[in-house]
Formats: sequence, C-alpha cells, structure tokens
Amino acid sequence: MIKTILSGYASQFEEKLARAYHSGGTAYDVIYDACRYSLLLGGKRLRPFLLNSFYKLCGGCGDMSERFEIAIESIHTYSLIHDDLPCMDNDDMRRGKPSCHKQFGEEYALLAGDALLTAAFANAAASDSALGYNNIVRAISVLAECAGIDGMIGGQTVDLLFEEKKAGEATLELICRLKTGALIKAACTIGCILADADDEKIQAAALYAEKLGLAFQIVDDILDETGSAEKLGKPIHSDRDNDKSTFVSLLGIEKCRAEVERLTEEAKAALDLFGPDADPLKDLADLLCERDH
Ligand code: GRG
Repeated sequence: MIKTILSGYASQFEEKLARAYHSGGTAYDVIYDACRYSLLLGGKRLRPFLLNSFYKLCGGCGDMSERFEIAIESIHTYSLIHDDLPCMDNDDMRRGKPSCHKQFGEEYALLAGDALLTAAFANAAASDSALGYNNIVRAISVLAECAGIDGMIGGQTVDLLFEEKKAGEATLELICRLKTGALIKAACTIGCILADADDEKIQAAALYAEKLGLAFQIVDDILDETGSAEKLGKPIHSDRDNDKSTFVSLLGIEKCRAEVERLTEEAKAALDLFGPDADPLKDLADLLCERDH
C-alpha cells in the first residue's frame, strides 16, 4: 500500500519537477538540461514525500507545500551531483545511468549543482503567502541550516576527514546525523512548520526523522555489502574496496540489521501522538527498513 502511495506521489511530483526546471530556450540551456537530467533520473523522492506527508498530517491544505518539496529534492540532487564528482567520490554511475559529470562534463555538473542549490531557495521563497510569511521564513531557515555547514556539508566534511583513517561508532553516527539525517529532518519538520503545527508535533517529527535517517544510512551500508548492483544502479562493495569505515565494518551485518529494526520501531513510536493518520508514515519506516535499493 505505502509502495503504491509513494510511487503515485513520485510520478506526479516528477511532472512538477520537470515544469519547475523547464527552460525557455536560453543560451545556457545546457545547465537546464543537466539539472533536469539528474532531477529526472529516478530516485525514491523520499524527502519531498516526507515533507508533503507531514504537511498533510499536521492539517496543511492543498498543495501549498509544493515549492518546498521541489526545493528539498533540488538540494538532494545537487548533493548527489557534487558527491559523484572526481574530487569527491568519483562515481561514474548514479541510479543506473552515467552520473551528471559523465554525461555533461565536470564543469557543467559543478554548475548544475550550484544552480540547483540556488534554485531551491528561490522556489522556497516563492511559496504561497497563505502559508504565512513567518512559517515560510522559519522553514527556509531550517532548510539552510540542515543543508549547510552544521548539517549536510558538515557531515560530508567529517566523512572526507575520515577517508584515510578509521572512524569509530560515534564518528559514524555524527557523519550520518549530518550528511544523511539533516535533510531528512528538514523534510519532516518543514512539513509541520508549513502547516503551522505546534512544537510538540515538530519535535515528534524531528525524532522520527532522526531515527529514520540513522536506520536509512545503516541500510545503505548493508546494501553496499549484500545488495544487487543492478537494483542499486551502482557498483556494490565500494565501501569495502575503499577500506571505508561503515556501520557494517564496525558492527557486522547481524548487529546492523538488529539496529535498523530497533531504530525503525523507535521512529514509528515517535509518531504515536498523531494517531492512526500517521500509519502511512509508520509503514514508510518499515518499507525503508526492508528496501533493496
Ligand atoms: C554537497 C558534495 C556534497 C555532499 C553532501 C548528501 C551527500 C553529502 C552526498 C550524497 C551521497 C550519499 C551517499 C549520501 C548519503 C545519503 C544517501 C543514502 C543518499 C541517497 O539517498 P536516496 O537513497 O537516493 O534517497 P535516491 O536515488 O532515491 O534519490
């Protein structure tokens, strides 16, 4: 059921993404093409789905969270484009297709990432004023914080610093909380903020996101060890081949699986105060725990 809901959401959302990055025939269309290429390459659309789901769960009406959904997916896509560059992970493939710099060249991939990050904030700022300017500004500030130095960028930096040395569990958790978790947390809390939810609900969404983000990264590490390259759309065993510290190298597969189950249950419990309306988000936590790509 949740799989159908998510894929239904994803196909509608992809039409909105394509419209948001439609070029009017400019001299710099190559950047629009590169942005659209990476944005529309597939992907689970997890972050915009979470944002939309929390917006609705907290009583938000209509599709007024749409521009923030585009914003958060734009930031996610920029991070993937830059992460694949030769100066970062140097990955030739993303979601089973050539990564942005393989398709368009390094210089345009760099610019496409920059363009997506900037466009994200332009989209967010152009949200329907009926959401309330206080809520819009608060949500933009959360987005900036989670994507920035003390969020995703900080996480990527610690990850780079530990490329050549062994990371312990605390460091891995820090990397994960910032690099993977921050944007997931932004998605969940922004959905609540835009719906003008109270702090108790925002805190519950944040807790759900923290547990989900950590479980999501541990599953990612497990999939790199045991998953299928075809389903993942990228080579497997990259962490092991690069001698990278991961939750799997530190704890082993069995402990990782138990940890994912524990975190998933905690994520679900965080949503109890929303009652049965939160069931789809609880099902999503289960789906991500069992995912194979
Ligand atoms: C800004 C260079 C730069 C990096 C930021 C987020 C990030 C750090 C890099 C992206 C690569 C990566 C492995 C991040 C960890 C989080 C993660 C598992 C991302 C993949 O997210 P999914 O599975 O991707 O939601 P899809 O393809 O479904 O959109």
